[in-house]
Amino acid sequence: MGGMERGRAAGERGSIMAFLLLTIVVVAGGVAGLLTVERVRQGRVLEQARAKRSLQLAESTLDEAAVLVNAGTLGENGAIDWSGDGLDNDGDGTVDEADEQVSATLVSWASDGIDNDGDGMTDAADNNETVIRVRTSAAIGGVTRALTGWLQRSPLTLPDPDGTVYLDDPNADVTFQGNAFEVSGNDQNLDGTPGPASPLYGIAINGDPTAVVTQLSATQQDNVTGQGGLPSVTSYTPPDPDFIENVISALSPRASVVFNNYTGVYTGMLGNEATGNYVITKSNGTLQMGGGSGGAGILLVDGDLVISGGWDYVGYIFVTGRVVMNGGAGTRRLRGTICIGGDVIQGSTVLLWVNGTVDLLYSSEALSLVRETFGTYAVSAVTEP
Ligand SMILES: [Ca+2]
Ligand SMILES: [Ca+2]
Ligand SMILES: [Ca+2]
Ligand SMILES: [Ca+2]
Repeated sequence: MGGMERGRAAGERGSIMAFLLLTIVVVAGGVAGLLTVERVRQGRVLEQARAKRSLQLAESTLDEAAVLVNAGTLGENGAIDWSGDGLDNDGDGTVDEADEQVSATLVSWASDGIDNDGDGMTDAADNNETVIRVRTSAAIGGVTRALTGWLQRSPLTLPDPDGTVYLDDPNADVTFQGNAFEVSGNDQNLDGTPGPASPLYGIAINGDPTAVVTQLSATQQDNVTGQGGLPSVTSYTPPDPDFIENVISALSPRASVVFNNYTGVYTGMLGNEATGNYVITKSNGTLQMGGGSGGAGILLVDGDLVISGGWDYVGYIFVTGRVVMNGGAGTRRLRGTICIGGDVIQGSTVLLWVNGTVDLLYSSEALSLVRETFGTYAVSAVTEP
């Protein structure tokens, strides 16, 4: 009996051991399975994070392409390649390393010889083809995402006060001498023929127009032409009271010619309408321009603008201070518009001083050419890939 009991007891112990072992195996298998599931989940999360990151990078490269084209540092048919540009694009201290796998290829619809929108007009003949197609691709940890974006060009937006000459100071002192000047709000093309736009006023002032009218003599009243009869002077309240300063600060970074408190009298050209060369010029401080000078584009003066002798400018002029057009030889001619701030505190309170042969003429053609020239690209549509 005793032997049989011992035998049964040994058998039970064996069963219990087998059961425990089996349990351990099952539990271990379950744990291993869970670990596998967790690894897969983590892998998927990582993959998703890399995909999201590479998509963001591909997207921001579209914006980067627009910014670089606008800055003139990337051609309209250019390319971006972080992996071989010799730059540390992600700022991690290493140049052109494995995670700088970002590229973009640009193709301009305006120079591809194709009628991209099928309207019968091709490239430069078609205003709708001022579009750049950008293909971007970014890879993070082996996960690549690609995008196609379209950069659409829009003309530069600039304020349009109602007058060829805008005076921002409601108490502006305006001095016109003689009878050889003309301020016209009637649209004139650059070839001298009448332009298509409705007339502006000759002068717009941020206040009561009689303040200007009373400063014109009887023989001078018909020298200020445009909308509303002679003299053509109106009141204009700008939506942004600081627009002159704001335009100057917004466009200054784009100036290709900069004067810093230039004490001489500048006699060169700041752009040339005849050759289609439009320039943004910035003067920090008063700018004096003399015989034979002029230009085309946008002239930004943080100070006074003083002009003597022959001078010919096409486009927009923004001046924070006063404008003085001295007499003497030659014609001083502006075709475009001029906005005068008059916030410079100096001895004289005369905001606009005109002497001799001066023509300040509205030209919608000139202004449109300038706005088109300095238009910028922005991302207008994005598709995947
Ligand atoms: Ca780097
Ligand atoms: Ca790089
Ligand atoms: Ca077309
Ligand atoms: Ca085309």
